[in-house]
Amino acid sequence: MDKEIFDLIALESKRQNEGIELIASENYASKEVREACGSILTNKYAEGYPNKRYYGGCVHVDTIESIAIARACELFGSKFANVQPHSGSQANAAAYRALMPEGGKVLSLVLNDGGHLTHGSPVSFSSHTYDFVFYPLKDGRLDYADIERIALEEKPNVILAGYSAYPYEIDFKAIRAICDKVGCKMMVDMAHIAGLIAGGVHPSPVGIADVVTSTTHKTLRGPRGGLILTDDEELIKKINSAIFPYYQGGPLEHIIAGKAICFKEDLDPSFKVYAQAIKDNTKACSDELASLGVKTSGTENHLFLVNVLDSFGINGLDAQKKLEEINITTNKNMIPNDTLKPNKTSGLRIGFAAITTRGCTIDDAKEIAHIIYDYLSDKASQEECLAKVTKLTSSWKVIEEI
Ligand code: DSN
Repeated sequence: MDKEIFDLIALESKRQNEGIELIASENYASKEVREACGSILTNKYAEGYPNKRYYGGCVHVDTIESIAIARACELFGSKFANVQPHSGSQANAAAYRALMPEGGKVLSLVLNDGGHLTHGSPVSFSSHTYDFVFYPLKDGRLDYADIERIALEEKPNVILAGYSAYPYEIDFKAIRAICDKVGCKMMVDMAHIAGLIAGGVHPSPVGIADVVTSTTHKTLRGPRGGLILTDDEELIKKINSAIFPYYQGGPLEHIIAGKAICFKEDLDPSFKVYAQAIKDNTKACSDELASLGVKTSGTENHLFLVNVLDSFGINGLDAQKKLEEINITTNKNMIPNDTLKPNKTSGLRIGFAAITTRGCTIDDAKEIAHIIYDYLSDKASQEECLAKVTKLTSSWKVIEEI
């Protein structure tokens, strides 16, 4: 046994169990999902798609992948799905390739306002392969009239919606109307809110957008990986060949099995209760912080942004580091019109998908607001805050038992 690595896994388990995980893109996969991902399926090569493989011996992985596709379609009400993307980034790369030629123009959100690296960042393949232009937020919110104005001027091939740090509901029908007016395609990256959509507490882009991409490990609570959905038979052919053989080789059938299990879990009525609880906890924490005078964005989903610079006089990086001293994990994040650089930021992104899985209640979420407020404003000691964090985390589910 490789003691060095297994000791580190044990330490990471301790960190996850003893900490309050508020990173908005993280969650805890179930024991069954993790067992599938660590199973002997990792041994199998299966380049291609079910019943059209480049290898023999695919009889069982064919069935597993077909089940994963069928469940993804059922969960989101989609006609077609590709469950092979290794991540959301590969899913986005394949979606772009299916939707437009190289050099095509994409209109997406200003990155510092909450977009993702693959939505046109200069350090991502996306801006090198395609021509990205951007729409800004107005007072922290999407301004659909402004998006329409920019779209009519820029005439993009694709308008992209779906973000990494946007705390409000997205009106997908409004964006579809703009796409129809401009005569362009619509793509949605629903990675952050996929679980809220599956749980019926956020409107769905499926059936509205031409292509929808996602990850499976955020609010959806599955294994780390990607997913692409479309209702268009021509587009799914292009998506499939963009994933394999263009961007990827052998699919990770152990992860695809984990995705299939996750989709089944998400189809269970209990997932709707979970999705609503995420929203309730997030709002309870944000409202409590606001009542203490903290500048928060407010929330209509699983996350909110705190302006820590104005509220506590420290930047996002320092706030993130300080909270880590009391076992609270968050991430620094740009806020709209941020005056600081991305490596410092004025903001902190806070999300409740992970700890809601462990059993965090509305009262716990309010208490977390007080712990954060007391520690960032130096009203309580590290020892006092750590004791409160330990009391909370030890009242929740152990992550290995989820
Ligand atoms: N890195 C993810 C996030 O934290 O939002 C997006 O892929």
